[in-house]
Amino acid sequence: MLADKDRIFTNVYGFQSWDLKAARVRGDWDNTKDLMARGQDAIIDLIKASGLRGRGGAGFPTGMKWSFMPKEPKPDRPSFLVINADESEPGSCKDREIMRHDPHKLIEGALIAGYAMRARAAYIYIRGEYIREAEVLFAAVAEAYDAGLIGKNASGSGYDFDVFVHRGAGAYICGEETAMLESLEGKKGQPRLKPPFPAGAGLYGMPTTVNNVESIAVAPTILRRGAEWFASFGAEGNRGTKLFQISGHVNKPCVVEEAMSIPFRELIEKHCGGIRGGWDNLLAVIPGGSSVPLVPAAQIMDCAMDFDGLKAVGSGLGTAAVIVMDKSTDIVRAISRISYFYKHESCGQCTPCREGTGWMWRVMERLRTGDADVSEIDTLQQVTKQIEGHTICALGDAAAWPIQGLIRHFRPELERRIKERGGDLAPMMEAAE
Ligand code: L3W
Ligand code: SF4
Repeated sequence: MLADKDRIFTNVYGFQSWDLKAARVRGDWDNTKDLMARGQDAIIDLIKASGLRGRGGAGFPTGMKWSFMPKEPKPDRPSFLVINADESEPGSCKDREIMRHDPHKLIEGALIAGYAMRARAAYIYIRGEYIREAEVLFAAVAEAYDAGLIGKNASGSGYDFDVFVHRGAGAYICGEETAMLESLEGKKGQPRLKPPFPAGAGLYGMPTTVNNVESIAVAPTILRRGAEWFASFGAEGNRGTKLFQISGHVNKPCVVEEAMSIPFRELIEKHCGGIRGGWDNLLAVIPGGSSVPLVPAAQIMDCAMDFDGLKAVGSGLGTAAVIVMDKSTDIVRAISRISYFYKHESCGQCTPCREGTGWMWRVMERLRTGDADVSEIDTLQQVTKQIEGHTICALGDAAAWPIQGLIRHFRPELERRIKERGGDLAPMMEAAE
């Protein structure tokens, strides 16, 4: 179990105040100027050496992403940092805890990351429904300006850096990085085709890096404690500490910072008081937010909770939003509800996603009640394959993968419902008539 001394987010439960005075006591904004004096390339190298991978779902190496930004931005082509705080993935609630209880970690991280990548300003795009979190963030940014920590000559470093907080309006798709840029520019939040990646042409066409809240908020502590310290947690290629958000049928749902690669069973035993009704009652787990496939109980028990461990069981770490389902769960209904979510949140820009998400949800609803033919399970599987990889953004994949996981692991349950309702007999009866 991660020792208290190794936790980055020491106020994740809000036992202390979020304000600047309390944040300083926790070590934030301590000699930030000296951290910056190490130099921009040295900061990027240190983040690379720490092994930090993006905490928003894709796990792209953070230091490498920063290194894509121009080393000498031209005066008419300023660079920007955009912080993705549009936390909307079902099951995810870690960035909320950072913003409402530890906002200065994020603001200091924005300055350090922005400085390292030569950005002129950071835009924090916060989910519209996070009203109280936005209030805290606005107040914390104002505190940082008043104290000279950001703005002109930020923290006495000689570097000018602004931080803007922008509130979203409730669309999940604005969490996709290029839709977020469109939205920030005042347009409809629809993803752009990539490439070009934001580092080449991002906000207002300028070089831009989009990072998740957690990725940015851990940066100052990594600089203070060293790359080796951060890299001492987790398995090769999966380094560091991580905020896990555990919901569903555990005895004590929680958000907790743990070492990457902690086995699933240990995570749940130590922080959640076990599974409701005992371990024999576990049915399946969605380990990384609604976009990743479920994993049945037998396969997840000893699984390392990291990018590679979960990939090995056909799923992913995603945002580390761990949704635990016991045997009382109607698993078909659960996945059908997720399908509805993606249908509702599709921006409608590309045909496979716009048409496919609605089609998949309608078939899922019929499979839920058993009002289907067994052959439709294969048809549904084929349709998920037609959507996966054939859309502008990852929402199409995210809609397809949970259904693929259901069919892979719970096909007998789908067939049972159809048989009990007599659906599979329909073609034979038609033939007999
Ligand atoms: C320059 C290249 N940059 C990749 C950058 C790219 C992006 C990052 C990762 O989706 C996933 C998605 C959700 N040159 C580059 C490059 N980049 N190649 O690296 O890119 P990518 O395409 O792998 O992923 P993505 O489009 O960022 C993120 C999944 O996360 N997810 C949902 C997350 C939801 C939240 C939330 O609610 N807050 O995070 C969970 O699993 O489905 O698959 O920056 O530009 N050659
Ligand atoms: Fe929009 Fe869906 Fe296409 Fe993404 S995959 S651009 S959400 S229609």
